[in-house]
Amino acid sequence: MASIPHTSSSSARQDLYRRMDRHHTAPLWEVLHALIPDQPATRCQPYLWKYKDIRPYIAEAGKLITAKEAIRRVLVLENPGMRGESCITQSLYAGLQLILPGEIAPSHRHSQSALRFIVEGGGAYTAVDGERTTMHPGDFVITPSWTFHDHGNQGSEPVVWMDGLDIRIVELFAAQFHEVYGEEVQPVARSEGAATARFGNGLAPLGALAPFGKTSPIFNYPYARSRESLEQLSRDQDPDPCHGWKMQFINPLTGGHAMPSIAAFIQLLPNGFTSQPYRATDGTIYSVVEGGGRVSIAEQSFEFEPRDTFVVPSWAPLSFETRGETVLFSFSDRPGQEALGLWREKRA
Ligand code: GTQ
Repeated sequence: MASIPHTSSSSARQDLYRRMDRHHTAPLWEVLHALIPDQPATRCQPYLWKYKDIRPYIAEAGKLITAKEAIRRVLVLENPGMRGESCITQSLYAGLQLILPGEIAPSHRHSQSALRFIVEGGGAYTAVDGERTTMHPGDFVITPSWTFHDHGNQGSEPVVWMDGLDIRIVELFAAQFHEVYGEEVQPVARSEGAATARFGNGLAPLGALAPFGKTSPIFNYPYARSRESLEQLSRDQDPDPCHGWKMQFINPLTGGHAMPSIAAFIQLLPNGFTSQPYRATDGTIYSVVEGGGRVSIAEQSFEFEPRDTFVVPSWAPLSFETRGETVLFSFSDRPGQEALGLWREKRA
């Protein structure tokens, strides 16, 4: 059989595609490689937000709109590769939320889970399901899925925290729900510290059911305690060549990640440390707590100092050079990847 000339075959294909298209069908062979790439492909780019560059915008927003009017007064950290999509990685959202003295961010609940990592100022509270917790810099605070939460600042200084939410994950499954409480503030049902007393001291009330389902019953992990754990760990063992001393926030009822969709970590790197390159499939957001230095992410590198935020895309090689003893908070979508058997890591 004579072979079909390339041009006619190509125009015959285009003609077929046009007719297929009208019936909402498409040829896999034109997109197969993009659909099933050889290794992680993402529009997420490495980036670092310098706190001193964006802090003035936060302050200005504080003058132009109240927390009440905004509902949540937040500067969204938009990944440069995904502008306009309100995400910092393909799966996660991050923003910097400001609450001024005397303000209230009204009560609502949603199926998206949220974490707060306190970046500046202290004395604001968040209330979760009838219990308030006062937040201080470095505290890791959780708002479990579908729990009413409002924030307030009864202190004397502006408070800024980083929000991390699983907005894209919940959107992927089209499982979004949202409800307003109806009143600005939900009533307080328990005294401050109740959750920690019940679940945070290596104890649990007899017969207690998990109050927040798959999420940790503890919703404030104070920095003073995280820092103490890192300090003691660093006295008793050598740093990991990639991570220094790194710990994960856990749900005391399961020993697993504190949140079902987001993993959170705190790590200490010694002064003058050069880490070995490391990559993992969970794109990760870092907030700098103490110290400083240089971080290399794929082909790029950035100087970092306290309160800066940076993002490491999936599978991008990551390494640190520190100047000063350095503490980093980080969070990623690792729990979902682990549940699906997808998570991978590689040391150099
Ligand atoms: O504090 O409830 O940054 O609902 C984005 C959505 C914070 C919050 C955000 C939210 C919140």
